[in-house]
Amino acid sequence: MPSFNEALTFIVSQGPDRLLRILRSTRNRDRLDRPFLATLRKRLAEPPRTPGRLLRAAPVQDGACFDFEQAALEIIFLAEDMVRVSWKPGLEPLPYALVRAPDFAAGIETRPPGVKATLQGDKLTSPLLEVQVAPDGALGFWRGGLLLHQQVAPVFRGEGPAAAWTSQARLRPEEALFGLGEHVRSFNLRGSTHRLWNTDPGGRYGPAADPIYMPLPVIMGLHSQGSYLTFYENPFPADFSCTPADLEAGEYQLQFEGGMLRYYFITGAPDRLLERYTGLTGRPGLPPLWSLGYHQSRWGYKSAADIRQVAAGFREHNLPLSAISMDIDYMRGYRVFTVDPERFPDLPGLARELADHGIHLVTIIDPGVKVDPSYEVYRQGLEIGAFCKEPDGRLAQGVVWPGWAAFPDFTDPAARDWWAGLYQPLFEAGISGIWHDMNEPPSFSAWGETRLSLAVKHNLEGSGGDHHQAHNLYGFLMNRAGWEGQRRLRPERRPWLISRSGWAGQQRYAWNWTADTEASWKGLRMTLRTILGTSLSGQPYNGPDIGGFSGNPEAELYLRWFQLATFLPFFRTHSATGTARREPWVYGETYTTIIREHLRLRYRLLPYLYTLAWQASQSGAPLVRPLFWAQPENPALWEIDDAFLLGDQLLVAPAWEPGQIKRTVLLPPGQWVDLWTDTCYSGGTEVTLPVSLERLPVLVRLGSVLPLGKDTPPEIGDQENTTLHLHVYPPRPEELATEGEILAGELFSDAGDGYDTGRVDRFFLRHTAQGWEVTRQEQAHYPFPFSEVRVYWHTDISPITRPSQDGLKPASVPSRRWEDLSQPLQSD
Ligand code: MIG
Repeated sequence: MPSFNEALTFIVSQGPDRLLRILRSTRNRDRLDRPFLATLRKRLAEPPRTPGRLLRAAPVQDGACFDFEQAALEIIFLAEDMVRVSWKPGLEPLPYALVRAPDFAAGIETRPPGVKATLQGDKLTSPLLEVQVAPDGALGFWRGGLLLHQQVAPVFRGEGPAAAWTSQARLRPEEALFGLGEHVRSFNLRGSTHRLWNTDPGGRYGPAADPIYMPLPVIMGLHSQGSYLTFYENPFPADFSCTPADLEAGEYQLQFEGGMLRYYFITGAPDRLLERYTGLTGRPGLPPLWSLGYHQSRWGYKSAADIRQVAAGFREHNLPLSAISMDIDYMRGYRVFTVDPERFPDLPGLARELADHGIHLVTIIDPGVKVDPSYEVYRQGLEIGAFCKEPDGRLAQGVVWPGWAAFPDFTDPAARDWWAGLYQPLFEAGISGIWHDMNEPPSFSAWGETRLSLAVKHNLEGSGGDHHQAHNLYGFLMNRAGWEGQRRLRPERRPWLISRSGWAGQQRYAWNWTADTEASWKGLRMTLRTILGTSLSGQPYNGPDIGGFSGNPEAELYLRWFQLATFLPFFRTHSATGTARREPWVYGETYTTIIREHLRLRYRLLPYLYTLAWQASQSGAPLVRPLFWAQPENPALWEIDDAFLLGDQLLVAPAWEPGQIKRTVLLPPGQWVDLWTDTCYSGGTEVTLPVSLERLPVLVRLGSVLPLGKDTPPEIGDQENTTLHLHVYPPRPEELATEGEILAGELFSDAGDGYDTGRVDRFFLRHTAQGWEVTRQEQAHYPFPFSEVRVYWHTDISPITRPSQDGLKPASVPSRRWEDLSQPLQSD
């Protein structure tokens, strides 16, 4: 609930005309909602029904079916470590989330042909996983004789297709739960409640907000017997509750407001879980390389002149930049797919001009289409019947930035197809990427939730349904349309799309950002927890508005946010309209210099980040990982949400408080070396690390070869003459069992966009009587893009070095400290 003041600010900012519209729209929403909610509430208030007693079990292909007195259960093995559980009655989910839907017989990518599932009494087993079905419908999932997960008999309310299920699990006392997509309240879900309902919290949110834009029905569980992941394939709104208050100790409940109860249960270590989950729901393709650079944005860059000035500012201050986002200000009266002719008279010219400086343009697109009979997009949409309708067939309208707006029904294949084509003029004008906002979707409301009526109709691939069922899918399917448009209209380039909302499978189409966080230290702190949670829910690309969206961060807060985001996939400053300007130089010295060094560091890290992006495209592993990723069996690491791993090799421990000069962190096993000073710390212990204004603690895992590039955007300068800088951190020799070789790093390279093949270089470290040597093994379908390789030995620990024999240039400087690297790298 907004406070009175917030409400007042909102009213004043909206103006009297819009306010009237909002009042009318909200009243209309309530009118449509009333009968719908009455039925829904009545159904959800019914006493819960249990499946009853198990009557019979019968094997089916790859699984078994179980008939209960009041319900039917089907369990299918999709792989030896993955089963699909379906409880009926209830509406079957449309297979939107699945990458290869719905014909499992045709084979999920990771499914071995024909999993041997054996039904014996009430036990269904594969070689890896055993599902035990109790006479009352409780399910036990066992692996290697250990009980991994226990579902209490689920309950349901309502009849037939209107049935709505509640899943209930029993948890181990030490068990930790993660995931559920984007939320802020907690990292570990134990003890908290979350609603799965895509919601715009409205311009500003803090650590108590729930829900926000992109909840995802994915839960990862970790306990002393192992780990598992459950994906609930059900887009209906749901309430998750894991508090001791109203439950038996140790239980969680997930109450869906509709749909059959279908979930996928996967076992394995976290990396394996995400590999399986993304094998099922898809992996992101490689992003274009530029998108991993720095982006500048602001709600309030109002004209081409504004944007030119921003770009010029970056050059003037010698700050590298890869992209500028154009917020809703560029449109003609907030009409999507239009460009204001006065303020942006020559968008193609602007795009070309910026491209000469290596800067890409990204434009925002909202789903709401202004109701205006003289506006082409609106006319077309009406003509082909692409918009959502009210139950009586009238156009469903909401109020967003353009005023009255119609909402494309992205659950309609024809509407998606039409929408996909609308991006053409933007691409023709030279726009490189698209930013999808407002796709939960909200509709400004005078009271209650900011949303359309639940009774609004949707096509749902021809099966028909309402907004209650389709709402959580809306942003996801808008992204699908946008992504398909990019593929179709610009087949030679990779799509790049960032979206505020989405659903399971989202990672196939779009990145995600945390959006309207408050510009406060608490806002900064919650950013990482949110990103770790979405990472574990299958969405590997995420990042914040640096500095927070609403409010004006003081210099130190902005700097800390900037430093954190240097190590996050999405690296963008953005702020709300009416805030103070926030280009990275506005805070003056000493901040500009520190920011410049972080920008350069980010560009140097590109080969490493791009390799992580490639790994994500192969295995679904998120770029940003919680510390427990390195040692999931260590419960002491589970709760840590104030530090993170970037890939395997880097550990980042951000600063969260003003004036911070040190912080502690419990390190995962291994030896960890300070990136800046080469100080070595032993893992498995809590260490205290120095924090300065200039630098966050960043550690490199010993046993790494860290590939670094040049400190400017890849588009800039002399491509033929680039140097690859390999920073070698040999492990302690005594930690190598024998004279063995270790794989210490990977490097993926390709053209940075398009669909030609790439190459992988793998770096091995070997300890011989003469010392360390690094060798390279290549898998090459693309020429080595570097003209020179320099090797830097970080050998405080192992000072003996020897040049390698495979063409890597020997290190001319045997050991070089990080400090020296803030100088131009050319000088030896
Ligand atoms: O109602 O386009 O989260 O990044 O600047 C606000 C204006 C709509 C919300 C996004 C924000 C963007 C803003 N948008």
